[in-house]
Amino acid sequence: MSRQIIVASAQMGPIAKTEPRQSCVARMVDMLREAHGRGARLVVFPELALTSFFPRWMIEDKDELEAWYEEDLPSPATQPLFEAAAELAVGFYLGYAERVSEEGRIRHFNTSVLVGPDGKIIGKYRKVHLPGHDAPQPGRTFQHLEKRYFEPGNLGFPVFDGFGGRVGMMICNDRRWPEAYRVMGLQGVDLIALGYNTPVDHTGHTDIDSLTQFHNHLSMQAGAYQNASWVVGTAKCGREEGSMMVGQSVIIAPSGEIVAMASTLEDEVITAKADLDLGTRYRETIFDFARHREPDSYGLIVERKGAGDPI
Ligand code: CDV
Repeated sequence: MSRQIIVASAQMGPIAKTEPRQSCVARMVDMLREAHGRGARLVVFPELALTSFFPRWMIEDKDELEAWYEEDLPSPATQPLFEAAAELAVGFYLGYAERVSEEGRIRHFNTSVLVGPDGKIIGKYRKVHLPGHDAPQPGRTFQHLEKRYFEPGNLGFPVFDGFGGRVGMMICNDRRWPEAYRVMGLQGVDLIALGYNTPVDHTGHTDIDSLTQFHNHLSMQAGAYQNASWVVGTAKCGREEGSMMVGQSVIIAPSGEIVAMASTLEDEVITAKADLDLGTRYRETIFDFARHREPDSYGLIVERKGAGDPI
């Protein structure tokens, strides 16, 4: 039986510091309706899609800081998105800042949820790879304080049954780490949904920063191909409170090929027909992990190298 679904990436342009969540949600509902009109069953929104990218600021006032996080979803502000999903029978991925009481204390995570076509949460993921710093860095126009405002995720890289296949999630910086894809590849993932906020000048080295767009796609295309999975990568982009962030949201096939790409730095919906069985062809041939991976040998190679025996 065919496992074809139309998927959408719903890129968002900048969100102002003062823009209320209700306004961001209204923008997302508009895009959900547009995607539905094109036949989409799954829509991927960006990382931290309900607010401006607040880790760029050093926020010392506790109440001011706590106001950037959500507790339970759906909240009153996000309810319209969940209702629209159920009405249209379109699922979505949503990134947000999570505050939770866990292990007897208040914890903060950079989180995403996967919501089914009935408007109910199927699964949750908490960002593992947190870039940046835990204290302000002198001389930077914009800080990147994710290590200050979030803990590393504690849910691993699970995959969830849904949309006719197995769906995994990543958040932004995770897409640069091969092991994030591989952990899901080993669970037979068919489609990875991910959102990102990537400042163009994130390293401070002009030669590296000039390759930001190339590295964005390189990471996702390699991850898709090497793990036989679709990848839907969605940006929040454009000049947000003075910080320029990359767009070029993409839908990538298990071949590693980009099959749809955004062309603006604004709210924009792109769609593609994703045949989830395309990954199966790669999993049964070049990336048949059971036949071709050699995990028992990987440690040996490191040992031999250490012993001065070049491979
Ligand atoms: N939000 C992110 O995780 N951004 C990082 C930047 C800072 C390198 C990224 O990997 O795109």
